[in-house]
Formats: sequence, structure tokens, C-alpha cells
Amino acid sequence: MKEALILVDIQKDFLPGGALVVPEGDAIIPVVNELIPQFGLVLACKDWHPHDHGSFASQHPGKKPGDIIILNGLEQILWPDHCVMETPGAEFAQGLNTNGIHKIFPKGTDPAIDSYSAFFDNGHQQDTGLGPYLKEEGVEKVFIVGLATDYCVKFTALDAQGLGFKTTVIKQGVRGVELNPGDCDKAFQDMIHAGIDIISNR
Ligand code: VGL
Ligand code: ZN
Repeated sequence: MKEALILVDIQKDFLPGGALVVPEGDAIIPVVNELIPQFGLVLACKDWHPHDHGSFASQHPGKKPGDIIILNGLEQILWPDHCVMETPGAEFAQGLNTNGIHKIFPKGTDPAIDSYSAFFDNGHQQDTGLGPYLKEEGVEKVFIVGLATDYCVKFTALDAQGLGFKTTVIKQGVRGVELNPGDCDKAFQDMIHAGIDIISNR
């Protein structure tokens, strides 16, 4: 069965010192670097927002990060400005072996809608091209690592499984934001419920 490894949002802004810190986010880097050479196909998505993205609290007077609004009909958690395209915070994390990455899929580029999944925006309207690419390559099984467990990793895994790829999340290669205690546990439960395999490491 042809396999691919998908790296989700392993970017500077999600690591300690960044704009939207995922606690211990940097701990996944050595794990991911060990995994990359084990796969014949390695793909990455990047959170890649315009400076005025609608998920940024800064775009909504009187609102602060963590507040929830309705953005074009969809519930949206507001975040600090992060991963603005072409800025240092949107670059891959320092130390990540980017040589092994075959293709990068940007997401979250439309200011009017967020995109947690590497496959589709949150309204499931626009396709990033990752799904068609995997199908064209004959991939049947995907392994997912990256940030953050309770947002982009979870929605990427759910869409992958929904598209028919046998999907596995590698626990040692993910970390979560955990805005509320228990969010990561709940994310793992949601993924297991959808039929996604969770393994410690490979
Ligand atoms: C993410 C919040 C906002 C993520 C991206 O990569 O999980 N979370 N943008
Ligand atoms: Zn984002």
C-alpha cells in the first residue's frame, strides 16, 4: 500500500517564542526528522495567512484572542496574528529537515475563511489540491504529524480519513494548543471515533 507522510503547520509561529505558541511544539522536530527518511513521499501544509485574515483578533475591534465570533456564517475562534505569508513566523521551524519535503500546500490564504485542514477550508468549499495530488500519486495510506493536535492536525486527519485514505496520527509527532484543559484528549477521541489510528511512534 503506497504511503505518504503529511507534515501539518510545523512553522516558527507555533513554536516557543512564536506568535501562537503550541506548548512543547519544538519537541516534535527530532521525531519528525527521524520519520521523514522512512517515507517515499513527504508533503507539508503551511498556515499561510494574509495580514488582514479574518481569524485574527486584531481585525475585529473590541475582540481579543480566544473570543468566538461568526465569520461569514461559521463559528470562528479568534487568534493572535500568526503565520502571515512571506514573514519569518510563517517559515518552517528551525531544525526541521525540509530537504525531504516533496511539495508544500498553503492554506488559510482567503481572508474571509479559516482553514484548519490541509485539504479544505473550514466551510469545505475550496480544495487545497492535497487530496487530488495524493490520489494521483496512488497513495492509499497517510501518516500525520505536526501542530496543533486539537486544530489543524485533527481536521487534517478527519478529512484524510473522510476522503478514503487509511489515516494514522503519530502521537509523538504532534502537540496541541489546549486552550481548554482536555482539548487534546477530546481531539484524539474524535479521531479514534472516525476510525483514525493513533500510534505512539513508528
Ligand atoms: C492552527 C489555529 C490557527 C493550527 C492554525 O495549525 O493548528 N491553529 N491557525
Ligand atoms: Zn491560522
